[in-house]
Amino acid sequence: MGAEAQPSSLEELGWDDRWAAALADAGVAGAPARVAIVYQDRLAVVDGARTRWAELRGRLRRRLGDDPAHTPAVGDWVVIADNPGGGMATVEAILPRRTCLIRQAAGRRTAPQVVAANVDTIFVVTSPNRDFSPRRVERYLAAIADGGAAAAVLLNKIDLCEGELARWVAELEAVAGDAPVHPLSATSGAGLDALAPYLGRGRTLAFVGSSGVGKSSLINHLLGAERQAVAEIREEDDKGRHTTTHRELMAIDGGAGGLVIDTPGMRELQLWTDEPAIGGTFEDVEAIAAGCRFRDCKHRGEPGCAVVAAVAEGRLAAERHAAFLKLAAEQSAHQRQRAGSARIASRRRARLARADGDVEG
Ligand SMILES: Nc1nc2c(ncn2[C@@H]2O[C@H](COP(=O)(O)OP(=O)(O)OP(=O)(O)O)[C@@H](O)[C@H]2O)c(=O)[nH]1
Ligand SMILES: [Mg+2]
Ligand SMILES: [Zn+2]
Repeated sequence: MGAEAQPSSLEELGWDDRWAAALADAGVAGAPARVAIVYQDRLAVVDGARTRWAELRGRLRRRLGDDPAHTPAVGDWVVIADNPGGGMATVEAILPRRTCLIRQAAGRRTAPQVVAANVDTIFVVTSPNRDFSPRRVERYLAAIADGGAAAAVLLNKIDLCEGELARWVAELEAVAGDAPVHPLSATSGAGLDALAPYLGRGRTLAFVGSSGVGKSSLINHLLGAERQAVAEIREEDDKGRHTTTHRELMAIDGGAGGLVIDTPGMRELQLWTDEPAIGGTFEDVEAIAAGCRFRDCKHRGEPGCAVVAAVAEGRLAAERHAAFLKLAAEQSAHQRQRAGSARIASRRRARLARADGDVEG
């Protein structure tokens, strides 16, 4: 965390009775702290008294294997032990996450990455420009639903909407499901009041969305300070620049307003979700699919497919059907990949367990 007023208690960092119970269940000696930054193998952790660096204990690292979904992420609660030798403090355990946002890491590797942990509400930020994509917003919302956090969509830069605001909002509302859509502008200040109900002591918010949509600008507004660097000038197409370079947990009003996680704009958010996530965001399609003749109907024109019939009859938008099929195809591809990497990881863990006699594996 930075130099402004800092949380002075665990409660201001989000600690509560349920976390205390989780700590007791963990049965590990040490003090709780929250992860503010992950930098290579080190973590900056905060506990209301100070910020310090810690590293994963070797034994814990081995037991967790190399699955990034199980290594600490910004927002995690961890158990920290001082190093009597004077070296860096060690992370003894990660408390089970209440929510997390997982994404497929950029590139072709299949290792998932935890974007943020224990976030209450995740804001999916978008802006009215050539990159505008309700489909991308829809994917973010599906991934967020899978990780258990609440979501809201922020249409930023409405000062650039030129009288077409209702159209942009309607396009987002068509894919947002239960998530509210808030039109606002970090520059003009319009609509920013809509964020107030999400703030509060112990609450954690995160901002995700493409580079240049104005995540850091909105966060600076919440922090009441030019805390996060914002792109000075931005080309019209919003491409080619990434201003925020790492994820970080920051306190609003010294913790009285809660905590906020800024993230660098992501080029892609590939999904890493299980089947049920589709249900949350495509409830309309799912409801229609309940009428398909075959339980395992793929909705690609099989006999008795109620979804294809609904599209033909104009009761379901063709794009909505296409988005559903695309998401389903991606999910099954990832499931195949994941089954493959799980086999490799379990072989590796078995090898390590044999190597150091750690039967906990
Ligand atoms: N017109 C207008 N410009 C805005 C608004 N909010 C942010 N901007 C501008 O948009 C540009 C990008 O803003 P950032 O806050 O850096 O965007 P970001 O989402 O944090 O981008 P990354 O850190 O690269 O992911 C900057 O030049 C901002 O000044 C707004 O409401 N209206
Ligand atoms: Mg930024
Ligand atoms: Zn069907």
